[in-house]
Parts: sequence; structure tokens; C-alpha cells
Amino acid sequence: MFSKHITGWTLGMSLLLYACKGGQPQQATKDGTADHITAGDTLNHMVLIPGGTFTMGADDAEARNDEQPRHAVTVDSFWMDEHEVTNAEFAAFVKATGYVTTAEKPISKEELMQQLPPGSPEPDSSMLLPGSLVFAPPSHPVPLDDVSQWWSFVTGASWQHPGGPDTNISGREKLPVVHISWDDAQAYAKWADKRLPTEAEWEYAARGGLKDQPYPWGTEALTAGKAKANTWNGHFPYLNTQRDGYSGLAPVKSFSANGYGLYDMSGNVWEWCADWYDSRYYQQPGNNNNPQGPASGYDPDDPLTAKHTIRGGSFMCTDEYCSGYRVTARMKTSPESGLENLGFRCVRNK
Ligand SMILES: [Ca+2]
Ligand SMILES: [Ca+2]
Repeated sequence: MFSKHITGWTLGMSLLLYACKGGQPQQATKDGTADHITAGDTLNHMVLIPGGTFTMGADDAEARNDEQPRHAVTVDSFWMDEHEVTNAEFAAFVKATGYVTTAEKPISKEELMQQLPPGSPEPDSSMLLPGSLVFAPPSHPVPLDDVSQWWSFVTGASWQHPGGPDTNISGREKLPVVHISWDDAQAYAKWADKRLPTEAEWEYAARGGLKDQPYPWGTEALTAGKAKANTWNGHFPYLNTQRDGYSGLAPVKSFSANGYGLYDMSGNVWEWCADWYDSRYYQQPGNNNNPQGPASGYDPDDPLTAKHTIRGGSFMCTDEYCSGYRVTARMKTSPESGLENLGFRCVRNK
């Protein structure tokens, strides 16, 4: 009912769940995939990113307003997970801590109402059941400014049931964990004695040591040469040619690493950053030395909802929609968001 408030660059879960039809609740089952991983083990899969100064943002033909102006930023050295956090790693965290993710808990009516336009009717209790947004591609072209055309809120969808309650993560141990809220990512990071990257750290790392290049691999167009990342091939969201070998998520490290030894900085899943998102942040002076992001979130497309930045694009990005695989592309979503194409990786101070 509120789909008119959704823009192509807003993935706020609350508005989306209001716009999407829910699935049927079913009994969840658990999968044991965490027997051999400890928090300490996750430290073995990090690479050292040497600190330095780079030019953040872009002003080329593809650059959006929130990527401008380009500005010099210095970051200290840090360690970064070489790949997105996997289902196996997240399962180990849940097994050790008993943590319950946001998508597995009922939705707060109070929080939902805060994000809806004043005067909105209260949601029916059936809309507050635990669940998450699952990619449900149509079989025909749809307007690309209406994300409710391909996102469906599915009751019972969660990291353990990424496609809905009838699915599980058996055999998907090396796939990135999804349906992870910002709070979930923070909780995992604390367990692993790590933290989420700042947006500046993320972009610096994604560049892989290259200077002023649009992609982690340099300048070659995504669609040229060999497949370089797990994105959408063909016409989004109804036709995927799978040129890169994957219609959905790919196991981490399925494509070449960038110059720092980091995998899937472009594509596969979007990755949470620590920062609040403010479209105007680059325009503000003084954010040049290990910037931590603004004090609060501001999205002009959806000013009622404070959001965090996400980076890197996902298996759903093409050059005709999103192009989030560009190293400078910024996206944002609300902290409680659960999406089938949103995960994270962590960093650690040197
Ligand atoms: Ca793909
Ligand atoms: Ca990624």
C-alpha cells in the first residue's frame, strides 16, 4: 500500500514489508554447521590492508550525487576478512552464543510506525510475524523504480532459511550468510573480536591498491572478458543468463581476489558498514582522517528512516540497475533490514 514511497535506491525493510505480501508461517528447523569453527579461527582469514591516503568518491559519468565531491581520505592500517562471513562462520557464532537474529524475532510495531508517514494505519498483527525479504523475480519486465516488484516479505525467512521456511543452509556452508541486520552483524563482530568496517575503510580496501579505478579489478567493463564478480547477467529482474555461473549467491572466493587479496568486494552480497548514511556527508569538510561517518542518518529519498551504509552490490546488480559493484557506489538501508542479498564482513585494528 505504501509502495509509492519506495524508491529504487531505498531498501528499507519496514516500508517494503508493508508493501509486500507475506508468506505462510511454518515451523522452523535448525541446521548444525558449526562444529569446527571458533571465534579465533575466523582471525585466520584476514588480510592486512596497509594504511594510506586515497581519493574517495567519484565524479565520472556513472557517479551519483552522494559520491561527490571526490575528496582525499587517509585510513590507518587494518585487518579485513578476506571473504564475506559465511553461513558456517555465522552458525558457529550462534552455536556459541545462542544469538537470535532480528529476522527471527517479531517485528516491533512501535519501530515500524516510526518509519511510516504520519497518519498511517497500524499494521495488522499478521504483518509483525518474524521474517525477511526474499528475492522473488518476476518473469517479465517491470519498472525498475519499484523494488516491491521483486522483493517478497516471507514469514519464516531467516539466515537459516534464506529462501523461506521450506529452505535451509545444508550444503550452503561456504555461501555468505544473508538476512542479517546491522545489529546481527555487530553482535557477530563482537564475538569474533572484530568490528564492522567504516565506509572509508571499505572503499579503500575495495580499490585493492589501484588508483582512481572504478572497479576492484581496474577499468575493464563488468560485461567484458571473463566474469569478475557474481552479479546479474542479462536483464534485471526477469532474465538472468548466468554468464558468471550463478543465478543467486555464489560460494565465497568463487572469483578472483583484488590487489589486497580480498574476494567479492564487488557483488555476491551487499556488505554492512559501521557508518550511518548521509547523502551529504562527502560535502562536509573535515572528514578526511579515518572518517567514522555522520552522527546520524539522513536519506533524502526516505527521510523518516535513519539508515546505515552498505557497499559492493550483490548478485542482483547489473549495469542497467544498481551497478553497486562500482567501488564508489553507496547504498543504504535501515538497521533492522533483512534481505536475501545483504551480508557483511569484518575488520580489526592492526
Ligand atoms: Ca550471477
Ligand atoms: Ca560483496
